[in-house]
Amino acid sequence: MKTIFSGIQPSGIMTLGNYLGAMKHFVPLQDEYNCFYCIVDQHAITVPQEPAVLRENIRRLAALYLAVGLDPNKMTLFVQSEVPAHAKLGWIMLCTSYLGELERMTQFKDKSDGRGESIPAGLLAYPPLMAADILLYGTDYVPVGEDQKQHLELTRDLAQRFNNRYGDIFTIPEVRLPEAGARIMSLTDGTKKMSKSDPNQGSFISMLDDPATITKKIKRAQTDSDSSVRYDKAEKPAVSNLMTIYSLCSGKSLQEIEAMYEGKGYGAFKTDLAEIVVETLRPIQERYEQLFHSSELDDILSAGAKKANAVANEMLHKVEKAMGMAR
Ligand code: ATP
Ligand code: LTN
Repeated sequence: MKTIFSGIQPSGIMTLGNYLGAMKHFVPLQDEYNCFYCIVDQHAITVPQEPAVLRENIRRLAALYLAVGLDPNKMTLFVQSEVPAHAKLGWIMLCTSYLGELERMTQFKDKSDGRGESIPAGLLAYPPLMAADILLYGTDYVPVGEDQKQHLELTRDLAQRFNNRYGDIFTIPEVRLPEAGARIMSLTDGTKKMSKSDPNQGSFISMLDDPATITKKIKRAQTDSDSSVRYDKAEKPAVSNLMTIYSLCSGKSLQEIEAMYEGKGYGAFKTDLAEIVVETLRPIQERYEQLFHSSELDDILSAGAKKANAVANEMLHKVEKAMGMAR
């Protein structure tokens, strides 16, 4: 059976972008692959986090993973910091990296922009840690959104570089992008990706937003200068983004949506879109509420960490031995 690995940061509350671009696709994969899904808290601390908030976000994310339909009997769910091999291999992958290639990462450039002398060094070291996450499990496929493609290419380069030097240790992983929704854009700026750590709350829909908030955010979402509901990514990025969300949440094709709203303007379209998003999130939110407060959640994470530790330690040992470190 082939292996899948993916991670999400507990750096805020999951957005509709995280769901449509990543998490939604995790669910069917659990039936066909050996899946490891990780709450990457060590990635989240590359920028400062408030301890109480981080603790809550880790739990929220764990409950959401399960609420969307991931089944602890079919996949392994765990918290990155509970598996020390990640940090250890992360260091080794950092030592395998070149400064120039890390500085070229667009996520590093975006997140360090405007921070002057105070760019957290963790932002630069972030991709080697991500490579470690993936390589520890002999991962074949990594389902992620479009923004992570460059990090996956670096992961492949680092794995190859390591293998060339020390022998055939790592499996070279492949990226898996969704056909649609790989890059859901901000509601207030159709040219920027929707991000859970965006300070502007109106720019994203959180998976835990209540119906009134979702409706308000969609009503206020940016549109384009003409008033037709037409898909055109270059000319009408904002409306095209809303149409993508509509399509993914309703199962209707873009053409069907265009036909439905021909001559109707944005008002009716946005009213329906709000309802469709509310109905998509409703069952997830209901399951989430039960899980968040249950001790079952702790048991699932403990069992997940135990399983992940066993697999990861074995790979770490192989790596250290190849490098001349383990006795
Ligand atoms: P942050 O804003 O804190 O950097 P993020 O919202 O970008 O975080 P991550 O936790 O880093 O989210 O990403 C989790 C997964 O969601 C990744 O696979 C990522 O590619 C995907 N993802 C994130 N944002 C979007 C988006 N706007 N559209 C589609 N997929 C996305
Ligand atoms: N870098 C990713 C989160 C992440 C990840 C991973 C995704 C950390 N480790 C391993 C896939 C596989 C992000 O910012 N979205």
